[in-house]
Amino acid sequence: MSRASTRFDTKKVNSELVTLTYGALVAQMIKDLENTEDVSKQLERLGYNMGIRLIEDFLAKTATGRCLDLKDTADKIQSAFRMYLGVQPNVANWSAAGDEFSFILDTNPLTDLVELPDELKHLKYCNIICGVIRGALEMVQLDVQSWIVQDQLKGDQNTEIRVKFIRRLEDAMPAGED
Ligand code: MYR
Repeated sequence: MSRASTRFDTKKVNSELVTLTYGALVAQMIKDLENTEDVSKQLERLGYNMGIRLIEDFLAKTATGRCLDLKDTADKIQSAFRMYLGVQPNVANWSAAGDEFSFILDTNPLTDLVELPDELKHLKYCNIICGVIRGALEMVQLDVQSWIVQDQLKGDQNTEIRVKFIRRLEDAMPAGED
């Protein structure tokens, strides 16, 4: 066997591992919770818990400063997609008020090779990403909502994740200093 044919594409192997691991996690949740809506909520919550930790890693690795505005925040999340999921979504569909925007993904490593059976057609399979965004931004004092607008698993051409700025949070006061 030639050397070339035994060489692994590490990026592809990693991304397949992510796809399979995430698929197994969702399958287990479906077994445990039975209700599709609860699974979607749980995925968002799991993502939130990841996000509140991941932000530290992101800030350390990128030595990034405070965001100037929501546009800057969108760009930083876009680079986080590249770092953690290996994909570069487009930032698009800004609201007229400039408080909402979308990430459009034409490929999504979480959903590669995934097909949802009819009984799971309401499952928000990628809700974990919405949770990560919400959790990470909460740690930099941004209260946002995030949800899935388009879903390739439901036959849409892209995956579209919407982010809406709600309010800037006050820095938490140390206990006893209010
Ligand atoms: C600041 O204003 O203090 C900096 C804000 C940086 C925001 C970076 C958010 C990272 C979100 C990670 C999403 C990962 C999705 C796969």
